[in-house]
Amino acid sequence: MTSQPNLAAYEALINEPNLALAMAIASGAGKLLLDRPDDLGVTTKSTATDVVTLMDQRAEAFIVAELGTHRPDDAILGEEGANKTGTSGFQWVIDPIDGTVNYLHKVPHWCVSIGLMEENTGLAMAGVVYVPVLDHMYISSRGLGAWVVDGGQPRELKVSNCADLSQALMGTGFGYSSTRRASQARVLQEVLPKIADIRRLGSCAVDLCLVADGVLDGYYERGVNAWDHAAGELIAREAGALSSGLFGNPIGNDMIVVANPAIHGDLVAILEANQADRD
Ligand code: LIP
Repeated sequence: MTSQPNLAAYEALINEPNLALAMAIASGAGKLLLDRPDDLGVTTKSTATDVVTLMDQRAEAFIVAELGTHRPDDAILGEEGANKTGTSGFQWVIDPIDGTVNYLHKVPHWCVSIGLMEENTGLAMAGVVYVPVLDHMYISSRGLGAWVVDGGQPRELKVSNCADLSQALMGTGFGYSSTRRASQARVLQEVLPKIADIRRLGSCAVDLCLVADGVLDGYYERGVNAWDHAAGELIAREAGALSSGLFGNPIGNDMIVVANPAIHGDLVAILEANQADRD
């Protein structure tokens, strides 16, 4: 029998003003993205496989305009070029489509990711990851837990209790350069025999939310950016995950490792033994 959700905690969360705003904006961006034109105007960025569509740009423009209206003094950093300084001490870190390749190929595993950071501490205040195709709205505010609204029904998020790395289902991802991918394949061949299985689903933000929901037992990736993990890493930590880089470093572009507390240390040890934070 499933336990009744703690709706008082949920109400406190969704009434937190920053989160409420981020949820409304993410929902609007999701509706915009679902109304996809035949011609997505695909171009490339860092390599021939690092694609971007006109919908990434339209969704970012929508999010930036909404934040400009409601939070004119806040800074904004976005994957598709948004870079606005602010005076409030708060910065919105946005990925209008995390999982762009999935969006292009109509694989459901893509999302709108909106995180709010304190500029002086670099700590996340609030995070929303919205998966429009599945209508999953993952939400968190610092100290208020993590929830998913799944088809309109709220459900509190808790990481898995898998305590044996050899039984763990692990998420990861790969970069866009062949040099980086060769290095990631080198690390994967060391990790794969030590876990139950790997899932490369194509969106850092959604992978982090699946760790928060106990669907994945952990996730690691080299090369993801702040806009990929700003929201999802808070959601995972508020659901009980541990989060770090390697060799005592915090999460960053070199490496992010997020997993349930029972296996996080073992996963870090394997990645450190194989110098997974360098090519
Ligand atoms: C994606 C990341 C994912 C990574 C992909 C890509 P994008 O971000 O979320 O973890 O494996 O290669 O970088 O480019 O879709 O915003």
